[in-house]
Amino acid sequence: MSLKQHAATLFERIAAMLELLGEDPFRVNAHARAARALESHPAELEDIATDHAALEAIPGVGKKMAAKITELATTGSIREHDDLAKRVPASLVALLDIPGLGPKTVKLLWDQLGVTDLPGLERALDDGSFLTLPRTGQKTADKIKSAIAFMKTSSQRLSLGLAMPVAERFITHMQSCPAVTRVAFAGSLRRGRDTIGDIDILAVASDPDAASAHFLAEPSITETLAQGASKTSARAHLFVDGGRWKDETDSQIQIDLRLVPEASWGAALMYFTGSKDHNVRLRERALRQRLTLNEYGLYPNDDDPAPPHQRGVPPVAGAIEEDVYKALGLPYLPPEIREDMGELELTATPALIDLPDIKAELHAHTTASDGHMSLDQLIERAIARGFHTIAVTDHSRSSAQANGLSVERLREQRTQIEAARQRFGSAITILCGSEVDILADGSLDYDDDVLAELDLVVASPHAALSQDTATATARLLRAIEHPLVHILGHPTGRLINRRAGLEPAMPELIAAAREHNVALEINCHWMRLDLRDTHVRLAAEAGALIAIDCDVHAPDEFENLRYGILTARRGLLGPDQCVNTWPQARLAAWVASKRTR
Ligand code: DGT
Ligand code: CA
Ligand code: CA
Ligand code: ZN
Repeated sequence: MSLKQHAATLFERIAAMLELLGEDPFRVNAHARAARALESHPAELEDIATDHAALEAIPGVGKKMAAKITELATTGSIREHDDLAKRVPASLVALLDIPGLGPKTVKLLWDQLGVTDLPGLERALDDGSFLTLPRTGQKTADKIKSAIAFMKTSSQRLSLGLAMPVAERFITHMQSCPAVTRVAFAGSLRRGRDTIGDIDILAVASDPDAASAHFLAEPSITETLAQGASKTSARAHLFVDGGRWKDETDSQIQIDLRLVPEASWGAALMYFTGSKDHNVRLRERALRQRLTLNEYGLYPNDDDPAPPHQRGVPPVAGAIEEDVYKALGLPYLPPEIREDMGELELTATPALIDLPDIKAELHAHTTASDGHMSLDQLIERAIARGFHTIAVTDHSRSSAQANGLSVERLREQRTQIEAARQRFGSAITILCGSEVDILADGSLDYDDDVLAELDLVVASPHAALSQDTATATARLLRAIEHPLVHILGHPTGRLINRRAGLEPAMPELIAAAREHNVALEINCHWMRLDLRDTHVRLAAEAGALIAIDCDVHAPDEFENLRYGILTARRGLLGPDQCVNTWPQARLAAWVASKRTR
């Protein structure tokens, strides 16, 4: 982790601990402000770690904060943080991650009820003592209870975007082992599911013992779970040097390494990619063809109970996946669709959307609202990715926590975008847009005359995300039917492992989106992936337009595109149905069609 990230994390924790101790609000705010300032600061701090003048030049970082950054750089810790951590239990600070539970309530729980951890909180909710706290009621208690229940049922599985970098780190690590000739990840990760139970890695090695020992020497491994000739399992930290957030720092994931023979690579990759149900269907199909399929290969079924690979029976196929599918009379089936959802009925490999198809980003934030990039940085980044169009869509006025734009600031931004168009010329099309809040009743956060001035409108729900299905459906339908709206942004507002979000009647939304030529967004952030795979599949079948957008707030968030693409592929989406794949002129015509009524 960079010095900047490390300092931001510690400042955030110091602010939380000070607040729980009831310390001076100015001290709390100074740390919280410094944490936010560092998060949005575009440059790294390593080179200026001991240069107080340069550190203090960062807006939001004062003299004291600069000294603490230097202390962290030179000693590896901040003494104030470590002292506070002795007084405030980490399990208490962790309660702040529960949606609906703010620092004031956590402090009351601690001071008045002696609660220091999650089990204590649950007891207080169950025995009614929670209700004795000031400013709480049954409604708050129920909300927190359901948030805990949601976090508990979902937190066993890790989000795709947290598991993927770990898997890639292990792949790189295994590639550096001289005994390893092939390595790849399989399992739910290769299928691109939005959450991952464990990471499955396959390798071919000339010396299995050396490969297994090399695997276990990876520095983030915390525990060996099993070590054998063909399978080694371990647990590892998500991050080599501490995560960005508290829950990441504490989280670990299981990694299974399986060593397989070179001649079985394809069959093993299929077996361990799964899904289990897909494999069952393949084996049934093999049996009907008097063949038998296992992780070693596809063999003639000679009714001998001993496994054919042990008897030296030559396989029909096994070294590469394509050959196994072919021998089973099937087209190659991409990993993302191997879910026993009817894929064995396909007569040709489906033409699914792929990452290089994406040519535009239509949902992006700048420092004008809660983004970390200036307008020019955003545009340069989009050009560097080879995009022909970028839409600037900062938050609207109701999103106060995200520094949403007043009408006046929105118009100022338009002037800046017009100036940027002059500077960047034909390098890229810059659309002046907004991510407009869909308010609880389905009305939009700017008046129609303001929306009409914008090139592109992404309408998204951000608040009132526990509405019932009927209310949520009516609300989102109203936004889709609005003649000035192009895209329905993160339609349900779910946050994976954190918040269930709205549960609207998706078929109704899809039908309306199709009718009104509105694109439903797949938000690529791995915390959202909203629409989710099953929704995409319905939308793809119904012929509704889809937008695949990163909702970028920071430069590296363009990299989340891969997760949106995996989700789209799981929904069987072809490139032509996604507006981000269209050539510039076609996209521009669709954008303009909402302004010529
Ligand atoms: P996860 O880890 O829960 O996100 O999901 P997967 O799909 O990665 O499941 P995992 O790690 O238990 O196993 C990886 C793959 O190995 C799985 O997709 C199919 C295959 N596999 C594992 N155990 C069995 C089994 O008992 N029978 C069959 N047919 N396949 C299995
Ligand atoms: Ca797995
Ligand atoms: Ca596994
Ligand atoms: Zn956004």
